[in-house]
Amino acid sequence: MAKIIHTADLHLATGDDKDYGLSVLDEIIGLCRAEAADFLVISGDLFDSFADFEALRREVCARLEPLAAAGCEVIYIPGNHESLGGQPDLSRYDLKPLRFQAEAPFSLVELKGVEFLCVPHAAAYDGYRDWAVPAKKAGNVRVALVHALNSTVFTGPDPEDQSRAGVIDDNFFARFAVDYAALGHVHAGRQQLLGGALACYPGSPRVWRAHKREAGQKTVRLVDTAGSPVNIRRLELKSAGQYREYALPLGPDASVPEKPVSRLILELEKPDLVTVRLNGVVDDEKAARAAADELRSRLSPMARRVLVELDTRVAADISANSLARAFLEGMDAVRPAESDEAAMSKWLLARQYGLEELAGRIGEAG
Ligand SMILES: [Mn+2]
Repeated sequence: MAKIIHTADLHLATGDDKDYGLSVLDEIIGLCRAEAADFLVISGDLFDSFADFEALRREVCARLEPLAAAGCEVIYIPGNHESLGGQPDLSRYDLKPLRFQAEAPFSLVELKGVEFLCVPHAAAYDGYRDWAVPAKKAGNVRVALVHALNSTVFTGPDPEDQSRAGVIDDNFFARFAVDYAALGHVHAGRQQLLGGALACYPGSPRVWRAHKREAGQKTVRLVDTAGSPVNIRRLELKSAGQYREYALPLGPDASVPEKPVSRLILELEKPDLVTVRLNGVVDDEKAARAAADELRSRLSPMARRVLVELDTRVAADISANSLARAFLEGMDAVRPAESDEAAMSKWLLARQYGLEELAGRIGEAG
């Protein structure tokens, strides 16, 4: 039996996110120690680009050195990002103490009764039926490291718009008698039985960018190879935070409703990346921008990064228009109590839609 911690898509990068990324790496190293893991498996995109790979690999090796010295083997294949922005021959790099398995199309590493079938990222894997992979030895467990898209485990399109990954067949895993498919590339966690293999995207252990696909709790997988299928468990990463997105209605006078702000504040944690979108029809673009800046300053101490975006239409002097004024007075007359949140959010939306409609008509009339 072996204990494996499986991660992928840490996307370490120089720049503003460097310390954040390294803090998540440190937490993963700490989990390997706490769980007395035999292996740390990194299924690609440890670095965000080839330049980041070049700039940070020595620091990463140094951080992993004590873990390796304590007996936890670190096995790592390149994903599509390790060569992004360059055309490097990654197989020439020695990343000791990591076992950097960059040799194409595959390499097989046998350690402590576990066979690691290491498949560095490729644009396509069509030729795998011709690969001379030795048969699995009796009593061994086989783990495949693959950075690719598998459309059974992840049914969506390639989550990346800029840099797509090769597609791997379901049959790959049965053909090579894989017990656990340690996948990388999809940033949301997913797992599925594929033939005899448990195939798993652990998800990115960090928030990579301000995008809905980055939402949710960040985790790594703890794999215990004793069972069939192997047993896996999620381990949460506290330093990773989450991606959170909110939409708030902005009043025509560029006022931000306090209730939903005070409620979202309760959800924020320091490592989070947060986007707040302010929408509505406003009188004055400057006032809207000032409201956005003020909200950003207020929320910034509570998260790693806060983005406040304006999704507003400007209807100059909308409040001065008699029809708009009558509408706003009418809305104020039926304004629900602040404490009735459900009614309040409906009311804010109704006011916003009404103003958008009016803004369109005022625009036509003008
Ligand atoms: Mn990737």
